[in-house]
Parts: sequence; structure tokens; C-alpha cells
Amino acid sequence: MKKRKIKGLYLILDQQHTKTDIVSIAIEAVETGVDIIQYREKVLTKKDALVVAKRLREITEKAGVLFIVNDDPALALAVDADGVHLGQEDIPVDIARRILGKDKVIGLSTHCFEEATAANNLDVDYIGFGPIFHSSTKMVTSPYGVEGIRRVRAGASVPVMAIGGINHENVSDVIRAGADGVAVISAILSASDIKEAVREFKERIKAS
Ligand code: TZP
Ligand code: MG
Repeated sequence: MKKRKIKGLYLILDQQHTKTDIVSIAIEAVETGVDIIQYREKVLTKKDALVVAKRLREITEKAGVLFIVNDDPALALAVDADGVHLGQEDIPVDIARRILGKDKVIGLSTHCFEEATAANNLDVDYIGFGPIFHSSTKMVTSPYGVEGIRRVRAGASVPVMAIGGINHENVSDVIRAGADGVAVISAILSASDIKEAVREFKERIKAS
């Protein structure tokens, strides 16, 4: 099966960053047009994470939304997710590819220009690059700004998802700078109205 292009609004669901159940957030997000959902689990046991991942897979499958599991190729395979997202400290891309096969999506986080360039020699389907702005989710000392996106996009052979402090106010600038999509945590997870937050992102991305 041909892999879909990675682009648009990429929502990272991490229960550590919200009091609202992430499964209910997923339901609202797919109803309002989110393109990709990532399940990011840093706390639960594998067994409990499997229960959440299964639910998220059902919800995304039904809606035709791409589903990515953070860190864990085995969990991704167990629930037949569309792929996995790896950090620089995670299992190497070539090993993940061997585990997952050629049809699954592999994404890689990059946090500097060297890592972004090095990703061109790896079998990845997209890279995440950031932080673009200051973020309430992650300690950031010197964000790259939209200039960073421009530079990474120019040198990248795969789609680039911008991450870090992206919100309704700055998303248009990020897309205009060349990002194929935006990966978001707090601007959606901490919104009082999830549907409205997703809708607004989608409209701004479309208009950019
Ligand atoms: N990597 C770079 S910044 C960041 C990650 C995981 C946090 C993004 O979260 P937010 O809340 O969208 O700034
Ligand atoms: Mg990781």
C-alpha cells in the first residue's frame, strides 16, 4: 500500500499534558479534521498503553486519520498503527525499519541542523524539526524561529513537521516558511474547546 504524504495538522496526545482524557480529545480532533495523531506515552506500563493505543487506533482508523506511535515499534505493530515516531535517543531508524517493514511510516525528531541533514541519509518518511518557538511543554533555550524551518525545508528530502510553541497566531508563518505540517501539543491539549482549536488550526493552515 502506498504511504500517504505526511502533512497538515499533527496532534501529539500525551496524557501528562492534560487532565482531559486523551481518547476523548482524539474523538473530537478527528471529527474536526486533524490529519495525524501521535500517541506519546511516557508513564503507563506497556500493558496499559496497549489498551489506550488500541482505542486510538480504532478512532483514527474509522476517521481515516494517520496514527503514529511514539518511541515503540512493538506497540505500533501490535495495534497496526501507520507508523512510529523516533527520537535521537530511541531505537535506530534502520532497526525500526527492519521491525516495521517498508510500508510503515517512520518519523524522526531533529533538534539541530546537523541532525536534520543527517536524516537525509536515513530511511525516514518525515522529520520533526524544532523547537521553532518557546514552548510551555518543553524547556527551550534558543528556538530556531521560522528561519530555521526555511533552512531545514531547503535541505530536506522528506516532509518537515515543525514543532515547539506552535499556536493559532504563528501557524501561518510556519507554513509559509515551508513546513509541510505542524506538530502541536499544548495549543490543542490545553484548549477549553478542542474542536474549535482544531478547526482554527486547519483553517489557518489551509489559508496559508
Ligand atoms: N520537541 C520540541 S518542542 C516539543 C517537542 C516534543 C514540545 C512541543 O509542544 P508544544 O506544547 O506544542 O510547544
Ligand atoms: Mg522518543
